[in-house]
Amino acid sequence: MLAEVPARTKPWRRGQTGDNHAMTPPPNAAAHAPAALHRIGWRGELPPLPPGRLLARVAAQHRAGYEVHDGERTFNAQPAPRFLKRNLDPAERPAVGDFVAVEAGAPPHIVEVLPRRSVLRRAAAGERYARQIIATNIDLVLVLTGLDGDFNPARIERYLALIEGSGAHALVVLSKADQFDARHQRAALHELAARLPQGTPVHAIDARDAQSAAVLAPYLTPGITAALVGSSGAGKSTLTNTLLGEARMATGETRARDDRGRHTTTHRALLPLPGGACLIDTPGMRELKLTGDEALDLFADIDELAAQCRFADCAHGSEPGCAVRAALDAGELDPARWRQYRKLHDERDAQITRLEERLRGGRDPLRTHRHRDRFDRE
Ligand SMILES: Nc1nc2c(ncn2[C@@H]2O[C@H](COP(=O)(O)OP(=O)(O)OP(=O)(O)O)[C@@H](O)[C@H]2O)c(=O)[nH]1
Ligand SMILES: [Mg+2]
Ligand SMILES: [Zn+2]
Repeated sequence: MLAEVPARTKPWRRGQTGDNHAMTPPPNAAAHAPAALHRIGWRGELPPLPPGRLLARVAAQHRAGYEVHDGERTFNAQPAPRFLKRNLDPAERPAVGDFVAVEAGAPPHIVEVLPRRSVLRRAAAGERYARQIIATNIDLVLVLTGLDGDFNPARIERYLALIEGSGAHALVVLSKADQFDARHQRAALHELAARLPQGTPVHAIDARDAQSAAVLAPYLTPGITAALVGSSGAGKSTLTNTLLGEARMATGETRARDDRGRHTTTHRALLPLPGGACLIDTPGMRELKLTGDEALDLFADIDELAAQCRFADCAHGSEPGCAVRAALDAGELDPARWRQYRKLHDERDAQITRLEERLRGGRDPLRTHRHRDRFDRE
């Protein structure tokens, strides 16, 4: 029987190492049977590890340490001291989804982060330019959006921009389908089909209902790791519980006034699903800033259009021969999509400038501007 991540693990207190002593993992060879490793999304052969070390996956991160899963059970582990060095790039620290080498001991230590096959990140909230890892080694990102007041195509585009370069595929899931009639649902699906890149799968479901959520089964096959992202209240933990077949994650009512959630989930958690996939539930994100790395390929068709403008440096204002203006006037380019194209390009370029400044050791050009937009509402 597989030990799973408990719904609300006890918050650790600093210096409370007693827990760790109690949870020292035996260097358990059985836990390294391929079947057990597949349960935590590991593919292929066991990597060569020195004796006394075992392969595990970071299932959760708390202020005072990590929870890792070895395919059979979860236990607490501390990062090796080198991960705590102040000048270390935070991206090199263990993150939820990472496969890690753990050295048995009291407490066990994460001594190595194995190469990542994908990384989903955003720019961290706040004034300083920093990147934050949302999850690693994921194959699929489920962008969950309520069909209620949460529905916002511009925010979905923003998610797609972040997912594009991560190495994972995107899947858009519209929750709360049970609360809206077929016409409303069709209108939402139609709007997204017109706005999102061709081939982006979109499904509308009742996240509370296993039968309804079963449309996701073909994506969540054994060995796949999926991360759930979306605003607070979208139903990420509700869907997690439905896919698990039991209520492991806490869920919270949304506010009646605007359908917003109350930030019930506060930590990312990786959970093996009964069907063989792994799912990462995440806290609702208030801000979803681009990192500066985005290629913004989701707007490739608009780039193509812009390439047809008469002037190479066309600003798509009142220049003669502007192909973008012509497409807007002809109703062939959605004005909302065009606005989001410009907004995300401007933001991406500003983030590149900030990153370059930071690498030069200079002042962060945006830092004094108190850049505190909230992207929850675009
Ligand atoms: N009717 C209906 N209610 C849903 C659905 N999905 C979620 N809910 C409700 O929406 C509320 C918020 O759900 P949560 O699962 O807590 O949302 P979350 O995305 O995990 O939110 P955070 O943890 O705050 O980020 C709960 O009251 C759920 O019961 C759905 O498809 N239909
Ligand atoms: Mg939640
Ligand atoms: Zn133009």
